[in-house]
Amino acid sequence: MEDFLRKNEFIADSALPVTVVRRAPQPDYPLHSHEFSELVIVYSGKGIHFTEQYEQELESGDVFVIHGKMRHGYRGCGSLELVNIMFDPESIGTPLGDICNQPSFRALFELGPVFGRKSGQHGGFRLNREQLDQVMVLVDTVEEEIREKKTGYRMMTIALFMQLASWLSRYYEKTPPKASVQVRDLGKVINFIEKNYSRQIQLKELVKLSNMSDSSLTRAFLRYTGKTPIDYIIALRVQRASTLLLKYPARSIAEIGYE
Ligand code: RM4
Ligand code: NI
Repeated sequence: MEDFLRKNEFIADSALPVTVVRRAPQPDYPLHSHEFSELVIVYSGKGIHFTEQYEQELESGDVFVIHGKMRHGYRGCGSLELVNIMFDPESIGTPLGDICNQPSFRALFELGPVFGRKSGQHGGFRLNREQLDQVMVLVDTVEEEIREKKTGYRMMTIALFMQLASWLSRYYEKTPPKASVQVRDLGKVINFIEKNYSRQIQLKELVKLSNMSDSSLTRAFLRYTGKTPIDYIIALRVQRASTLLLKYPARSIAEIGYE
């Protein structure tokens, strides 16, 4: 079986970068990767989700995000039922507004997927019954929009996807799994760095913000980003500087470097 799934086979409408598929049941499925991301919501049964680094037993209410490059699969899935929301983060094209720098959004959509790879967990969290029921009503609505194609359905689908992402971030905030309290706190620190990278940042400011000791913070950074906090800040500055240089070729390197 081809194990790299292409965008155009699954997200058929290029003007609508979100597709919802129910897997009821989700059959066992070998390791594969995709050109898109998947937001997975388990609503019934049990099964095992695995990657090359970990495997984890899934239960009803589990929510997690798989980014394209991360190879994953399912096994032992007799009764597992889930919704797989395939989306292309690059072509969603709608500003995520204030949600994208909320620690819980970051934890679920950005750090979680990476965290899972390194820690033996999927990096998501588990909804309680009531939250799951609410989320599934929203999922039904998205499916209906996509099916019925009424006026503005693309806009509606994306709007509902945003709503779903926001709800999930709120629920995550209320019930962060133990392991991901750290991911959430790390999210806070990364937001802070992104806002303040152009000035001097002291490690102790970050430590204070993170609720961790400085060695745990450094370890967490290494684990999730592959860099120490200081290296992370330096890399971010270099990256921002090169973006500026490309954008404003007339400005001098010294000027941008200083900035
Ligand atoms: C599978 C499973 C995978 C997904 C493919 C398209 O049944 O849900 O994660 O990538 O479908
Ligand atoms: Ni997949």
